[in-house]
This record gives sequence, C-alpha cells and structure tokens, in this order.
Amino acid sequence: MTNYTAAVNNPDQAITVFRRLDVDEQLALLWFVYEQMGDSITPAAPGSASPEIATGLYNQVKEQEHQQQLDTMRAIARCDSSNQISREYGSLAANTKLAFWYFLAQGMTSGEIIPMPDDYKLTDQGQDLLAALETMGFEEQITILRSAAEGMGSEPASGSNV
Ligand code: 45D
Repeated sequence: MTNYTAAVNNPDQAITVFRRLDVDEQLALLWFVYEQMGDSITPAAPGSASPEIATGLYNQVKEQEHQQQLDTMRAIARCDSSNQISREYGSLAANTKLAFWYFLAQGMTSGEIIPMPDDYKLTDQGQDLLAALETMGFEEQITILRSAAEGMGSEPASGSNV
C-alpha cells in the first residue's frame, strides 16, 4: 500500500507518515500545506490560540539572520532541547504552536523569514502525503497540523530555566 493510499482519510496514518519524513521535508511539507490552505486559515481562528504568545516567540525568530532562522525551525522540528526557542515552543499549547507556524509562514511571504528555495522538490513520500492531505476537509487538515505542531519542540529544561 502506498503512503498515499494509507493516508487518505486516515489522519493517524497521515501523521505517522509525516513524522517519518526528515526534518527539512517536514518543514517543506508544512509550507506547501500553508500555501494550499491560504486564506482559509484566518477565518478559522476561534481565539483558542494565544496570539500574543505566538507573536512573542515569532518576534524572537524574526530578529535572527535568515540562516539562523532555518536552524531554529529545524531545531524545533527535531525537538532539539539544546535550542532555547525549541524549549520555549515546547511549552506552548497545541493551537498556539500552530499559530506560531502560521506567523512564520506569513513571515516567509513578507520577507521577514527565510523563504523556500525556488527549486525545492518534495520527495515522493512528501508528495504522496501532500496529495493525501488535499483530499481531506479543513477540519481534518487542522487536526493533522495540530498533531504535527504538537509533536515538535522540546520539553522545558528542569528547574526554572526555560
Ligand atoms: O534551504 O484554534 C528547506 C489558528 C530546505 C487560531 C528550507 C488556528 C533547505 C486558533 C528546509 C525546505 C489560526 C492558529 C530551506 C486554529 C532550505 C486555532 C526552508 C489554525 C530554506 C485551529 C524551509 C491554524 C522553511 C492553522 C523555512 C490552520 C519552511 C495554521 C517553513 C496552519 C515552513 C499553519 C513553515 C501552517 C510552514 C503553517 C513556516 C500550515 C508553516 C506552515
């Protein structure tokens, strides 16, 4: 069974496939999903995320050089506990995590955040998963995105250090 077949209408399978992708591929896939969801994201905002908190963390990334921004996003995606932003991210609620990725994607469009390379091509696995996500409804897509975002970032450090 291909990934595509397995992931269609099966959010659990889709998230399993997502987590097996390497970190760059995960970032690229999120980007393509963002592009595809486009304007439908804003009206979905029911206010259950904490936009101020997501904005605060976003602003920290925005201050970085482009290459460092990429390193930060990779650190979050691979749950790197040696990265402070990854630890701060890890302490956020799932919807706030998603809001943070949403702000990053918007930043990529506005030039504040490092853009996708023009020539980036998803692997077959990534393309299959993207195609499977395209068959799903908005709610299902959000569920998957939320799990993807939820699984990223690291636990806060012990003691009072973030
Ligand atoms: O050089 O309840 C590569 C809210 C290769 C409201 C790269 C919501 C190498 C509350 C790694 C590819 C609106 C939050 C470079 C709900 C290389 C609420 C770079 C819904 C440069 C439900 C790749 C929110 C990079 C939703 C930088 C639906 C990739 C949010 C970066 C959806 C990718 C958010 C990024 C999505 C992707 C965000 C930042 C889909 C972000 C995607």
